[in-house]
Amino acid sequence: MMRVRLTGVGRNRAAVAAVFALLLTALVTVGNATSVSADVSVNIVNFAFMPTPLTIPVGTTVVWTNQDSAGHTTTSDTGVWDSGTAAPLKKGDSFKFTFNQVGTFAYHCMIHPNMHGMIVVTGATPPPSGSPPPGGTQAFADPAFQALWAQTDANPSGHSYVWGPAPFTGGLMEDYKEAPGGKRLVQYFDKARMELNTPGGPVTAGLLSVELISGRQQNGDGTFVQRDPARVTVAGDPDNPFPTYADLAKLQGAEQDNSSSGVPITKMVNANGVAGTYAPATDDALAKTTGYDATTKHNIPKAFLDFRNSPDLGGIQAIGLAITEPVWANVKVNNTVVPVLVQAFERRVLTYTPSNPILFRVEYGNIGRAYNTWRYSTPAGGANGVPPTAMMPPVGNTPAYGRQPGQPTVKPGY
Ligand SMILES: [Cu+2]
Repeated sequence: MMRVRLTGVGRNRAAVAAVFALLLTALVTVGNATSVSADVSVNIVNFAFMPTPLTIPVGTTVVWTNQDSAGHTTTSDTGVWDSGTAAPLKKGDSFKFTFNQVGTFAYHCMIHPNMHGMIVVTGATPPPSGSPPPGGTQAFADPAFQALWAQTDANPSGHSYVWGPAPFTGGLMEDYKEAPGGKRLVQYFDKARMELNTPGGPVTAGLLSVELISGRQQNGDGTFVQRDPARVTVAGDPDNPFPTYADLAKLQGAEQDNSSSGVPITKMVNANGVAGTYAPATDDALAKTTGYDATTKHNIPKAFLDFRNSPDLGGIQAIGLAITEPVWANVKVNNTVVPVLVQAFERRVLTYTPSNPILFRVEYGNIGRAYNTWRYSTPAGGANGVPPTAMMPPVGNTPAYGRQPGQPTVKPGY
């Protein structure tokens, strides 16, 4: 089965994220197209194939879906496949092709010859760097998990996975004081963890960002185990060093409500703890404050607020309240360092990458993977292979947050 590279910022299928509720409304109409979890989607949007290049393991089926009003084709440069010029793909139409040969396959649109794309078919599934030993696609551990997953992720064409293409662990029993026997069933996805405190009860998702940033592992409504804050990178390539979840701890200072005045968010931080200015954000409407979480006292830029307001992307129940200020950081993505706006919310971290194509600008970090790595691979008191930065608080320095203990659980259906 397909395994996906796990960066919070990237153009990989798993990292796909859409941006604006309005745009999205127009895009999430893929009807009853067959949904096979191993399929990988390429969207044709604004006269471009996205993502491209796309790297897939051999045997993967690629599904191109035209989101444009204009007709397009997907046509191999070397005659391997052709969706057909006689009847171009209309808006909402899809074309599938299964790549059973390793190689690099260039393609184009017959109607618009400057539209080009590339599929790279590898012989083996690339290992997800930094990910824990439990790896590939797993069966759902409980029907309630599958039902919740299916609401957003069974047919995610045109928008972000809220959980991931499939669970990447089996069902695990983790300590939780209030659960029967002191254990509860959980299962990990790229972008979150599902929890079932009581069999037959509501599925919840924990405050993973809070735990990772503080190092306070929550083992019950009011039960915690203190560990190192997670020195696991929030976004970018596997060797991107900054920022880690631990680095975000220093960004929790309360902010003044700037939501009504649309103040540009230009603060840029680096691992030395030096704050500078990312000037281009001054003119970026998506990087201006439009929301304010009064409980936690943090401003939210338009890019993230729009994303959080879109129920197709999980909404506030999946994301939670902002727990850090949004800041810019230089992040290595696909071997290129690009400015990325990062903000931690209670359950997720969101990234905004202006240089990405429009549907990929706001993305969910792979916090389910990060959390699993931290919880199961970080030795207690260890540094997880990443030296501390000036941004990191001393071990045991637990920051304060808006809502703990007695965290709200996620409602049924979230
Ligand atoms: Cu075209």
